[in-house]
Amino acid sequence: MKEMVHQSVLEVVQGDITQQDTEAIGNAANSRLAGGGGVDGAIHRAGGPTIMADLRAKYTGCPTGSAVITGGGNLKAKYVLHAVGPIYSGSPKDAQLLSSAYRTCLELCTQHQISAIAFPSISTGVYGYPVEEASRVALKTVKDYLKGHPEIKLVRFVLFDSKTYSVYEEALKELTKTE
Ligand code: AR6
Repeated sequence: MKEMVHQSVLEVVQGDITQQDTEAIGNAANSRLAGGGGVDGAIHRAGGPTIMADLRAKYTGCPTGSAVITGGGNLKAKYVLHAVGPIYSGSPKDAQLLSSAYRTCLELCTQHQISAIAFPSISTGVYGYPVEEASRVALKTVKDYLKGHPEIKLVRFVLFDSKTYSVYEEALKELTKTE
């Protein structure tokens, strides 16, 4: 499913983030930037050891709600944006932190002249964020950013399983209806 947000494309697909040919992909990292399971593990496996070497050389960590950039190693993507989403707690701060994790990635795209990025569903695996809530925060944050930033031409959400995909698809439809 895809829609235009001003001059940009916002897309929701089912698939594997490690296979995307967008200039950048997002990663759901932890604040120690230590690697792990889930999408983080998959990205480091597919991209090879240079991604971790790049992280170690440039950063000692990353606060929750922020993101850092590395090269993409063996991935098709030239860059990986390692975003740290919140561990879900049920407080209103969760949404602020999740939104700022996505927003920081988009700001890094603007700074590095990256015009296309694919995101996984940050925080909705091990970090326990309910997909319904997280999808609304993610899509709203991206839509709001795209409205003021035509330099970003494509944002694609790549959802690993069909259930998560359906929730994002529904959230995008709802968001479009209510705007
Ligand atoms: N492509 C796209 N999405 C994927 C892929 C893939 N190849 N693999 C998994 N997902 P999670 P979090 C989905 O747990 O909740 C790590 O250990 C997955 O189905 O990867 O932010 C980090 O190091 C789910 O929908 O990230 C952190 O410690 C989504 O990606 C912690 O987990 C996010 O699930 C971060 O937890």
